[in-house]
Amino acid sequence: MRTQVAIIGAGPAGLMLGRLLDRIGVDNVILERRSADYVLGRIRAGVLEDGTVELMEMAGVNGRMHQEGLPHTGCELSFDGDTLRIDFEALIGRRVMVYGQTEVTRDLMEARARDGGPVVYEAQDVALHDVLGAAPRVTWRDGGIERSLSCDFVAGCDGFHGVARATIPPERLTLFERVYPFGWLGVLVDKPPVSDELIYAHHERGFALCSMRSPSRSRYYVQCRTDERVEEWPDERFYGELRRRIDPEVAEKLQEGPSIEKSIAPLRSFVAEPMRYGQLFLAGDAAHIVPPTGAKGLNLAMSDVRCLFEAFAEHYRDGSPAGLERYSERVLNRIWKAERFSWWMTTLLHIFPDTDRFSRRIQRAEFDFLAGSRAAQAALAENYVGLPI
Ligand code: RFL
Ligand code: PHB
Repeated sequence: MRTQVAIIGAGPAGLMLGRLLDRIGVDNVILERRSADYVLGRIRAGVLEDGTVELMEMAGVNGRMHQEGLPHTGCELSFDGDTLRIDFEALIGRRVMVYGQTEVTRDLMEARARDGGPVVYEAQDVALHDVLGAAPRVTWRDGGIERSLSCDFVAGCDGFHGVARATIPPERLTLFERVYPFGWLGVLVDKPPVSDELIYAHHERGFALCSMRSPSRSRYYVQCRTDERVEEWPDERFYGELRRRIDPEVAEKLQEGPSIEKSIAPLRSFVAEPMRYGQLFLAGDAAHIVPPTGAKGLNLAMSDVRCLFEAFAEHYRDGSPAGLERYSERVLNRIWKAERFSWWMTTLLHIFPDTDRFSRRIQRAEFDFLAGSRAAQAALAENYVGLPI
């Protein structure tokens, strides 16, 4: 088999890149380790920056998003019960869209099945070969059969635990990492959200987030320890903890129901530089991770893909390597700003094991400063809605 771009991973990054390349007639094949159902069953992000919304439009997969997605003009921060609304629309004239990652993935999968290139699901033991030369290859096993695909380029869109980054010799990468001493326990429930807007809450018992997927489906999170298991968190315990961490008036309105998904996610900041090795380009979680507090992970993956797509388009259209040569530097500049924002939101809103009276006062001062400064609120809004690409 031969293709122009071999894409590893059918998460949002791989599927979006495939879709954009399909639209300009650049041949591509996506190889995914899991089944399509497994990929669709992973409950992850919920907030799309306006740049991600625009990319969905560019890709012609915006129909359902505009029908079912929920535009949000602001969000709420709560600090020990005191609340502050960040009004994106009034501050910077922009908004975000609440539309689940599973829906983004579903829309892209459907578009691909309708008029796109092949996706190989359950591709086992994917391996990359000769990515430093002009004729890279990707091999995998399909049941007992060995398959091979030659290509011009490989796009590593295979997430944090993927094979693409692992193919690059360690001495050619610089890694930056911070592992946070807590995780997020998330619950999905078929009950209307407690509030029309997302609520990010700091509380002495730990962080909590009230989010949603639709007018009838809510997504809630509480900060937990990394060594806890979901079995230790029956629904009653979860809702009890959530109620204690949010504004009591809001808590009164919380509608509980049996959880339809419950999982614990560790929190990590991570960047691998550079994002190119020969003909291999990394995009999305394969190259960087942010803690979910800033709602940046999926959005960063999408902005990487936009730049990588433009670089491939330039190569195939004009024969120019300029975009590909600039790719890593260009995206890393924006990635580091999102890393900073996600780290800052996490630091402001969580309780760390070593949070002492001094650090709590600093967190409080940060919240009070935000509450009193339109400029600080605008800075938060600008980062949350998304920095320019
Ligand atoms: P993905 O989604 O991990 O997809 C990678 C795909 O590659 C496959 N794969 C392989 N395929 C072939 N061979 C191999 N060896 C392979 N190894 C892996 C995997 O099966 C998978 O299908 O990466 P991608 O596309 O870069 O997308 C990144 C996003 O998924 C991620 O950043 C976000 O979900 C992060 N995130 C959030 N981002 C936001 O922008 N807004 C949010 O509100 C938000 N909330 C969240 C989040 C992540 C969370 N968790 C669970 C980590 C909330 C949570 C709880
Ligand atoms: C979500 O709805 O899953 C979500 C929303 C905002 C975040 C993180 C996760 O910052």
